[in-house]
Amino acid sequence: MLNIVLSPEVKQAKADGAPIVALESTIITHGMPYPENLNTAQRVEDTIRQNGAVPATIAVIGGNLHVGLDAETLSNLAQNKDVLKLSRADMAVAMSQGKTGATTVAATMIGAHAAGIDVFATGGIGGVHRGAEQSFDVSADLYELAATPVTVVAAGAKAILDIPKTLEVLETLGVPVLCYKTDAFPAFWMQDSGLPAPIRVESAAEIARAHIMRQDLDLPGGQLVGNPIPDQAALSGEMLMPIIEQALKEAAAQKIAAKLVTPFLLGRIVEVTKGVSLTANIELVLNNARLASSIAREISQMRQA
Ligand code: PSU
Ligand code: MN
Repeated sequence: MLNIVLSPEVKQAKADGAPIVALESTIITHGMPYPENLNTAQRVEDTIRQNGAVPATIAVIGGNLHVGLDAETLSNLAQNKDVLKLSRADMAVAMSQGKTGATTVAATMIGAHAAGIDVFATGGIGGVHRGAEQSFDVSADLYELAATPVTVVAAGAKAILDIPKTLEVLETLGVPVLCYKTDAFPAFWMQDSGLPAPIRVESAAEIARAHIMRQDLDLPGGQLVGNPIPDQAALSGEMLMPIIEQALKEAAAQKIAAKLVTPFLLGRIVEVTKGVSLTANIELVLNNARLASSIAREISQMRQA
């Protein structure tokens, strides 16, 4: 019943053992406004190609798991306002019903693993929300990192989340958090969350070796790579923190809950910063695509050696 539709370039790369980098689609449908979402998705794919790997954007289209999207499908997803946001809980149901939906980090990891892809680049992961002690809102992304052997490159976690609790849960779940060339866990638009890097790494090869070692040990989960936003693109906490607080208050007042929380907060922050946060978001995703390409190249070389 499972039908995985590979794009021609992904099919070829798999046949050659060439490096592939998975990309999520929720960042396109629920993470950024049109047309910047489409433009960014295309730039991220091109960046991966320029860095010697093949991009595989993942989504559920008419019930099929698509790994690598053609230009028309990407453009339709970017403009369609009522695409489902699929995570571990609802992905298989939506597929069995023939539906179309974007994949979150969790669902993209499932799709990547099903297609035999080791590395995935995104912006930020879901985490433990502020006030989780009341709401119990903890993203399924964290549990997926504990379960599915994919290395996910992100710019850390946003301050819309409770970052200390997010790191505690990752540690409890046994997810290695490898911070690239930094002693600080990055906070998406900011290079430093104020929390120490659980593990510091200096190279893509080091990350690739750890990925392979986990598989050799038969450990089920993946790795989270924290790659800080480039210096020139980073935003200041002074500017951002009041805006984040405002967005959180609005979400509480409007009783936004469950899977609507993250898209609501992301959308409000882009509106209130008049797109300044979006520009930073785009730069950090491109930066993650470059590092993920290097990691995928290293893994593919190590496997062929
Ligand atoms: N964080 C971001 N940008 C995003 C998301 C998170 O900075 O686009 C998206 C990702 O798809 C992530 C999802 O997997 O939101 C998490 O949603 P939730 O918090 O509902 O688990
Ligand atoms: Mn949630």
